[in-house]
Amino acid sequence: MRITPTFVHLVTFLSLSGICQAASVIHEKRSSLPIGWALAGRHNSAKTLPLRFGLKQSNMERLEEMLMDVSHPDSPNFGNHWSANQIADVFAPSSETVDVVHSWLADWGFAPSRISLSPTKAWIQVNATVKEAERLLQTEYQVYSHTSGADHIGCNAYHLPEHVAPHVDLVTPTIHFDAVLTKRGAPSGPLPAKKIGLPGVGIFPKTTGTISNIFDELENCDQFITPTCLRALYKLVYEPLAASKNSYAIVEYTPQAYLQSDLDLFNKNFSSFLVGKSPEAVFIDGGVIQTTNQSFGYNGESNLDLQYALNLVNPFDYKQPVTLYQVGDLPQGASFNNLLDALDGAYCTFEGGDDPSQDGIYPDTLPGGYTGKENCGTVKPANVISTSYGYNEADLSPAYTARQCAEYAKLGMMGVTVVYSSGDNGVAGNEGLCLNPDGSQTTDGKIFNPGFPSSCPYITSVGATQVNPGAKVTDPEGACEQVIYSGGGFSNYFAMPSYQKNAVESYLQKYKPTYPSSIWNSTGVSRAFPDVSANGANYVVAVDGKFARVFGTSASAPVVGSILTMINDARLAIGKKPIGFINPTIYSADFKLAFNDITGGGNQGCGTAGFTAVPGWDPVTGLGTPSFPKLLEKWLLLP
Ligand SMILES: *[C@@H]1O[C@H](CO)[C@@H](O)[C@H](O)[C@H]1NC(C)=O
Ligand SMILES: *[C@@H]1O[C@H](CO)[C@@H](O)[C@H](O)[C@H]1NC(C)=O
Ligand SMILES: *[C@@H]1O[C@H](CO)[C@@H](O)[C@H](O)[C@H]1NC(C)=O
Ligand SMILES: CC(=O)N[C@H]1CO[C@H](CO)[C@@H](O)[C@@H]1O
Repeated sequence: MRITPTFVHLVTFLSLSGICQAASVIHEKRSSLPIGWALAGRHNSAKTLPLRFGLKQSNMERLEEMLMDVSHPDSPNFGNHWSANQIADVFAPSSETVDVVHSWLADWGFAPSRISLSPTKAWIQVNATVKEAERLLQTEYQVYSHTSGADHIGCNAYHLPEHVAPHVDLVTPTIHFDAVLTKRGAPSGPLPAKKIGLPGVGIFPKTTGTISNIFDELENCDQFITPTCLRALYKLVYEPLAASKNSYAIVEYTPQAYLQSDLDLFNKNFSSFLVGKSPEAVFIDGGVIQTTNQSFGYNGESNLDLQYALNLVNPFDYKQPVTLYQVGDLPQGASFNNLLDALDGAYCTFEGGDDPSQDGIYPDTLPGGYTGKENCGTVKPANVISTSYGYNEADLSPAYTARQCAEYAKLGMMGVTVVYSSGDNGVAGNEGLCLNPDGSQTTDGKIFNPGFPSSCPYITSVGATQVNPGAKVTDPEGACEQVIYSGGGFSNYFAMPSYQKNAVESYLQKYKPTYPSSIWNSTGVSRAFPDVSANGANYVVAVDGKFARVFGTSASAPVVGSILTMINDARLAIGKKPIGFINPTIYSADFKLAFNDITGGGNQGCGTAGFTAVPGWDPVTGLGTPSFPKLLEKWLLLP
């Protein structure tokens, strides 16, 4: 390796003066390895690394303020949503940011010809030797091995100079496990990592088996939830008037798939005018509605979401189409960033934020993979987007979640309502995993494990309730305590947004849980979830030719999405804007009585009883379940 004189000079100067240590800050670090990975040894220092610096977007410090400006009911700009182009312009990295990172690299001896800026100015890249990178970032590059045989190059922590750090989101490859995985001895290409659509991964609905006799009567809603029960519970009596202007999308991740025969079976029973009707599929990154593998694990989620969404927004005849975003090809699958890339070209061209251990990387080089280009800004976002998938916050790095969370805020600025299910394991994470003091997740962990994106303050998180056993449909519901427990709690990554301050502080004052602060985030300054809830127990769903009884916040999210879609319809019908990001509105004093407060039940997990549903907001059922007529009245009064 040839070291330029500048480089030698600088290193000598810095190490002599000690400035190097003093002026640097740890930019990112990880305390434990993701499941399945082990340290294999130091990386060969002569190898080359494609170092990429993700530049800070401009105006991110004003993101919340800008979102509130168009979303807070008291704001004069309520409903004045932004266009996609305006969003791209306001958040593009500034030339100062580009200059600072560029000159820092030049000072370290990287010749201008070695430094390149991406066309969107979102990334700066240099090919550095491991030795160069280790000095630049004050780190050590290691090789990690995965049980699948894949290798990964990365580090546990890295530094940036104090004056550079504010201009950089993240550097890759570093702690992110985001280098393209290659299988030893196999042609290089991305490995199908643990993508969110695989059966058993993340949030997935549970079933207690098939049912032969369904009693679709209001007296039986404690045992069989059908569209009839949900309409009664939330007083959802509304006929769409502005369907052609409105839109509602359900997101599914391949290989999850709906079966038309199941939709028809369901509709034959509950809404014969919908027999033969399908969701309007939009395929993202080679999305496929596969029919090869059929089981509850492959069809339960999509069938549940689509059967209920289609029914709830089409009470009397078929007017309101439901869009299906089917994301990811068969070999690789996909995750939330793939969807966001398709919805926002500016996010997508912020290249490299996708992480092969979580997101699909397209074009896909695996056999049978989608060889087209990644969908990038090709899909116009629907007014309401409901997703019943989710991670544990701890599955992902703070930088990754922060970048994605900001994108939900941008969708909110564009007037899109983003709804996510809150998880099915109470205060534990998906698969019943709880945190350990070192940050790892195990089923015998003791520390509450919040979910993501529910912990992102810019989405609406939906928990689960139930018609209590033996109770009538007109009785107050309780927190879901059958088969699943409503995900809820306090983020370890995200600060508390202003809109929920009063509600959460009031909860913490009156009902502060007595658990030691070592097992939950009791600081009172972190984002609390869920925001709202809806029934999540005993759903009658047609799956693989039979009716099954299904449980989960997976059911709750599309129900809330459907109700919000009907509110958008009523607003669009009188020339108003869609409701967009709803949290500042629903937490406002004026909306307090528009929810059915849930005051019974809890969300056990991590060897505890979890939190308890109490009067007012709580970390089990949020503000409560929607009362459609009250919400409609309130939202029609807003500009
Ligand atoms: C880095 O190396 C890769 C692969 O050799 C090459 O395609 C790319 O253009 C290089 N980038 C820069 C900035 O030199
Ligand atoms: C279907 O199941 C088989 C056997 O379990 C598995 O090898 C294959 O990957 C599955 N296909 C999809 C689309 O998940
Ligand atoms: C609790 O949450 C806050 C805000 O999100 C965060 O700064 C803090 O690190 C969290 N505490 C723990 C122990 O994770
Ligand atoms: C009204 C109706 O079609 N009900 C049917 C729904 O499905 C169950 C189970 O297949 C039948 O028993 C009902 O007759």
